[in-house]
Amino acid sequence: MTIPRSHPRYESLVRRERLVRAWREGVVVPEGLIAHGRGEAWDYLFGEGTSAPALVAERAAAAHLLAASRPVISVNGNVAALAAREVVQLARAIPARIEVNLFHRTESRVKKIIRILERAGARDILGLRPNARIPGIESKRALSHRDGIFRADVVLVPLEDGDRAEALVRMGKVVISVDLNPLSRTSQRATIPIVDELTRAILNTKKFVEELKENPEEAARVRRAYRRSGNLGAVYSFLEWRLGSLRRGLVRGEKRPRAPKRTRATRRHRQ
Ligand code: PTJ
Repeated sequence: MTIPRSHPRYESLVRRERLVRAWREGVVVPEGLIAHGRGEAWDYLFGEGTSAPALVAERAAAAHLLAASRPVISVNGNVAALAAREVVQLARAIPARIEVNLFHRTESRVKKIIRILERAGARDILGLRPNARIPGIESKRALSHRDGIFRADVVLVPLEDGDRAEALVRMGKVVISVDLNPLSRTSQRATIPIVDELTRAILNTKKFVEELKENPEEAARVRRAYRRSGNLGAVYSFLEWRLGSLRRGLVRGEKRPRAPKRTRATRRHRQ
């Protein structure tokens, strides 16, 4: 199906199509489609745009990625389907390593995702031959690389599950999550939770990386100034404001349909 660019929800519909295509190709698992639907619902509530608090978190994330000695970006099926090119550009700008890490891990999926990332320009992607385990996780997500997530000091984990985000924080890492659900365990546990749509979040973070690279003092100030609880609080306030304006819009802004004018014909019909 070709979606007209003029469609008010063009970006969102394109993302949905990409996800479905990637699912048909075996890159995304069925659970990934369900996760995407949840993300879409949240994005709808947020107005399908980046909120001011999300921008603050993205700037803080950029500042931390720049200060890291071993920054790593974790990629799963949904991330590869939606934002492979953006992830590769961000990794290059920092620079950071990319590791494929899957919840529903099969060797064939890892290979497919590595191929997608290579086509987007990435090299030396980790993930195929993991040589370490993240302590405290039973699932295959524990499998990791010593040169990658296992020894990283700052990890960007888009569309993560709560268990691993928690385990990575326990290992003493700065964990940057991207999850549209501000109530998820991932958002609650990450050091810097970014509550924004993945593609927008990665593009914004890259833009901030490029800006802060030129200004290390400002980057240090941004790192000092960021407060996760204050930022998450601002996300909730933003959501409250959005719902409030939707409510007011329904009552005041949008005109209620008026009762049709009574003509002789309708009067006759009613009798
Ligand atoms: O590829 P695999 O095998 O590693 O599996 C990946 C999934 C996504 C299936 C796995 O990580 C998973 O089950 O994740 P969860 O626990 O469902 O969490 C995904 C979270 O991402 C949910 O809170 C969604 O609201 C959110 N989300 C979905 N799409 C987006 C999103 N957040 C930001 N941008 C999106 N496009």
